[in-house]
Amino acid sequence: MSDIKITSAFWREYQELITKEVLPYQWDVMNDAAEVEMMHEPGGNEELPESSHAIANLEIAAGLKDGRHSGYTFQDTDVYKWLEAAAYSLKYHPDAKLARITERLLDLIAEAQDDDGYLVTFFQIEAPDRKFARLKQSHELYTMGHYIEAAVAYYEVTGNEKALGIAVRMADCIDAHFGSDEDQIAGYDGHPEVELALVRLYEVTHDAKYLKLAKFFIDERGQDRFFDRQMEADGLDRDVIDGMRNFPLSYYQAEKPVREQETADGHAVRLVYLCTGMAKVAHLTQDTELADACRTLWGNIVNKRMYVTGAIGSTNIGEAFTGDYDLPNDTMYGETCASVGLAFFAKEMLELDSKGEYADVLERVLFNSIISGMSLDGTHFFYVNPLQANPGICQHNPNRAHVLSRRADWFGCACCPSNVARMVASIDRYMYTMKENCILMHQFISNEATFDNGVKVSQTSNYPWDGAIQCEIQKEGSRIEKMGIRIPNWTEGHFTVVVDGKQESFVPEDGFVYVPLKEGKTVISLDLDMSVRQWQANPKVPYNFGKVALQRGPMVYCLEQTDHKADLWRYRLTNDSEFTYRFEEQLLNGVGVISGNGERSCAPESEDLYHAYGDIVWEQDDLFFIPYYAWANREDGQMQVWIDHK
Ligand code: FUB
Ligand code: ZN
Repeated sequence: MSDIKITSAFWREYQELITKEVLPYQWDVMNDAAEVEMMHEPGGNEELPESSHAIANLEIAAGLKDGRHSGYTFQDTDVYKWLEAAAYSLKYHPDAKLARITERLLDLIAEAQDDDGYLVTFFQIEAPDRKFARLKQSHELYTMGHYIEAAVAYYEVTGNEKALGIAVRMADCIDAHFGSDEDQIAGYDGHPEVELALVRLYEVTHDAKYLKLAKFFIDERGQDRFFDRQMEADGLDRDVIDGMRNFPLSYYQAEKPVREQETADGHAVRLVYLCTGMAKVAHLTQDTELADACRTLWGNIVNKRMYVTGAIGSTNIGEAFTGDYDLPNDTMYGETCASVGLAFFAKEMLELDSKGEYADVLERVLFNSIISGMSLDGTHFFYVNPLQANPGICQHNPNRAHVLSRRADWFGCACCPSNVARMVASIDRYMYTMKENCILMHQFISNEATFDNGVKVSQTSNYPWDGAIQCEIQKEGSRIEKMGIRIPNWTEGHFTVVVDGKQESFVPEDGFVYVPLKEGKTVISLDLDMSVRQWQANPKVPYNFGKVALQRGPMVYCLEQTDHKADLWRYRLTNDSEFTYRFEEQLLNGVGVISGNGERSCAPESEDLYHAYGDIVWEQDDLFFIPYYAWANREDGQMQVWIDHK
């Protein structure tokens, strides 16, 4: 419904990085043509493979090559998320070479697909008799869901019917096998994903059976002993992924029906993918009960279980949520994919309700916990995004071994690298939400937008470093009457809005101010207060008690060891701390940094493990903060977001 071109210097640079570095690098890795050190996936139990083998699996399934499958049952999804990212990249950066690669890849995928539409290379190659027989572990619908998402994106960008045809055959295969008829499987995948993918397919094909199938999967979830029945029939100990058998049903969001779930439990990526599908279905079918279930889960995540960077998932055991206010900083998970999924969920919640809080969280994950997942050179990735890291300890303590302080080349389970790629490449889809007579402008990422309802928007700023945002809105014969502009919660109400040269005193409603649009041009100048802010966590969060985290604009900040002469935990801020912000062109590809005066403890250096209390002397010292997303791009060392406060 719209054509949006990102012009923001910050995000253009990221998008060009995706096109020029990330996609070629990931393509080589998936073709086993890059020298990479494989890193064990932080939550994993599988043997570490030597290489990705993802394209080779498709070639074997297509009969073009002999060999065994290698990697996870869902190894194909690396290729599909890459393809999706490539599709978005072809939109903002047309490139004949990339287009040829994607077309050839689609030929390969078409050849690998079975005649009935099924395509999961692990089962095709290794266990054709066990298709759809062990959904608790198999990831078959998850895998096909990722292809469907990629195909929809590819079709939207290129109009390529072949890509969509493969997806339609896949979805028809799923539709034939799953449902309430006697000869069908009344069940669902252990890893939600296909729900949101089927809705995406419905959005382009308008075939209601895909929406119905998505709803079926959502409502079937948690209804009976489906997983147990399947596992008993397939053979209890015939795992296709080691170590998953004993996870509780809540890990799979299958303990009870989704409409009855009140807390965000289990595997974090699964939960937010599920919620995204639920919110999409709720919106399109006007299912108010399902929408309420989404609101409940949203509220529990963001009010009790989300890190200040937007990361979610407090433990590596099951890559999962734990309990309310349990947000440890240095043993946490915060998987990149979970932040991507939270962005998906936030976007869909904006479709349901015009509330700024959804867009606040969307902004928080975009500027912090998603892009932290990728190095500034685009070839190294975090799976876990901690708020505190100490390489000396992580290397020795198995409870912290999943917390890396350097991004890895690649992972045995490489779900995150391509997820960050597709997210950044599709950032234009996260700027606006269309309502009946209003457009919500909820992100401040400079862009030129043309909507098919007769409205054009030109938004310019030097955000995220500067809070002055200029918008020119051209309206011609449109039903749109107003522009809802988000006032971020981090401004604490400090903002000004000038419309056509006149300062207005708008009061935000649920986080938005609504500017009436006249025929012709309306010029809006928004000024958001970019003071450095110190946040405290709710006192129920034990790990952050007595500490503060710094934020300026949408960016959360952190300390890195390389800028400090002592261990980071020896620093503290005081009531007298003052902060100075400046932009450092030469640092970390250009970042806004914050200096602050504080104190450093000068405990006597001693070989004694313990000594009498009372001999800590505090000296004045300066602290130097960089944006969280940019950490771990210099020498290896400690990092800390929450800082002691005197
Ligand atoms: O299970 C598929 C993906 O692998 C999940 O989304 C990630 O958390 C990782 O476990
Ligand atoms: Zn991941």
